[in-house]
Amino acid sequence: MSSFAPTTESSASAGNFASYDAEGAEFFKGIGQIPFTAGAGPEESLAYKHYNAKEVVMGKTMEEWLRFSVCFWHTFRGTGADPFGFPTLDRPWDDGSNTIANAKRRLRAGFEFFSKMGVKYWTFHDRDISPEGSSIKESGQNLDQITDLALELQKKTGVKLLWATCNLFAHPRYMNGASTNPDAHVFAFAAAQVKKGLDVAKKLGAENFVFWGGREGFHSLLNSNVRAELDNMATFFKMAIAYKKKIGFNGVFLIEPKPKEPSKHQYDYDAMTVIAFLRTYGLENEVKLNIEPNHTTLAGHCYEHDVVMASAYKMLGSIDANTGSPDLGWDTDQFPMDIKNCTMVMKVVLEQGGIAPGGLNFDCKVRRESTDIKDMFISHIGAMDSMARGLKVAAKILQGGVIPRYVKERYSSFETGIGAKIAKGEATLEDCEKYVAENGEPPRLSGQQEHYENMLNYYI
Ligand code: XLS
Ligand code: NI
Ligand code: NI
Repeated sequence: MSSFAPTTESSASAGNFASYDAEGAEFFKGIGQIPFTAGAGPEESLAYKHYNAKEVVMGKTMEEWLRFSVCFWHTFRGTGADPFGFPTLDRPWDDGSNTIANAKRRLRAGFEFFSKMGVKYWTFHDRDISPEGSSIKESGQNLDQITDLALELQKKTGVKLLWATCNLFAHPRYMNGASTNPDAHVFAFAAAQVKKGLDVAKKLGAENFVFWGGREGFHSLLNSNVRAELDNMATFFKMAIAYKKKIGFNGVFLIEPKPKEPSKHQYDYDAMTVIAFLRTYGLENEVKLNIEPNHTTLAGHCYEHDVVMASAYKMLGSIDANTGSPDLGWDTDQFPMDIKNCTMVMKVVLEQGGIAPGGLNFDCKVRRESTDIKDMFISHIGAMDSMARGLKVAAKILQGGVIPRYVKERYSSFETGIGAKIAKGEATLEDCEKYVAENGEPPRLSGQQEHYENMLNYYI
């Protein structure tokens, strides 16, 4: 994500903003509830062709497996601005101001969008939904007002909060980090912001709470005491866990790994780094991971790598379902449209029995050239259909049982004899020496990668 363009107190002259304030005002005129239309043609863009919420796949409905969520920051605060160019996206209800009235309009537009999409969850940063005030107190009061409206809209529409998070990276005070800032004053500010963030998460019934360490890292090792910073980061989590328990907030804490951008190096580099951090500080039972595949590829891994690794350690809590452009090499936050990628992710979700209370959050933004209002819908619909196809293909793979059988067979030497002894941790180096003396050189067993790839393609 990077759509935290500054808001201006502009008096944009186009657009009739007041008309959106009227009771029952419609933001997306001409776009109705998105239907599931099996067999819809290639040009029919405002229909689901694969995502059929109530269809049962391997014992659960698609809706239960996929738990889609729309993120507020990209879809309702994204402007299309990039480091080289100005905003391109006009949202007729948004006057560009940093006012409560504008924040409320955006929120009502948001809930109409979620409802028309039939998506049951949303996510936000504190500062996306509500303007930062001139003091922490004023920011808190703004957030109270806006979350009163959010609560009302959640009740009215049945849309729930997958997770909330605090923006601890956009404001200049956080330029050297939040919990890893060398200045304790900034640490304290971030802690105070998270305290309020947790109050609000509880108020809205958030099922999780995310920590993305955007500036928890460094630009230069010359001026950084990395051990002190990591110790402080752990302390920050301990304080947040204590407060969460104190107020009785039951959402799951999630760290979202990312290797770089905006920092040159971020401490939450990738899944295994975060797992090591959590275990080092005894936090592994309190915090899970929110994996964003675009970050995984930025870390130099393949798309599904961190989803697989986090799940292997029972730490996969949720997924920011997006994709990058590996040929560009930064966090482009595109909608996931590649069926193979979606299949690999959904295979993990099926294998671990689901992702709840996490979900698939579309931390994605339309391209700055995708300027039609309709593109907001088309992008999400396409990603949901891709994930639904991924789910169906993954179910075929698991139910077909062929690939799982091959993998099981590949490790079968650990089921008996010396292998079983090794697996149980009962073998010594002497035992292995004796085994090799008796059995000689091991056979050269093919890894059969191309055969596996062919089998995967058979299902896709
Ligand atoms: C940025 C992250 C961010 C988190 C929430 O790259 O993906 O959007 O998901 O702070
Ligand atoms: Ni991202
Ligand atoms: Ni993300």
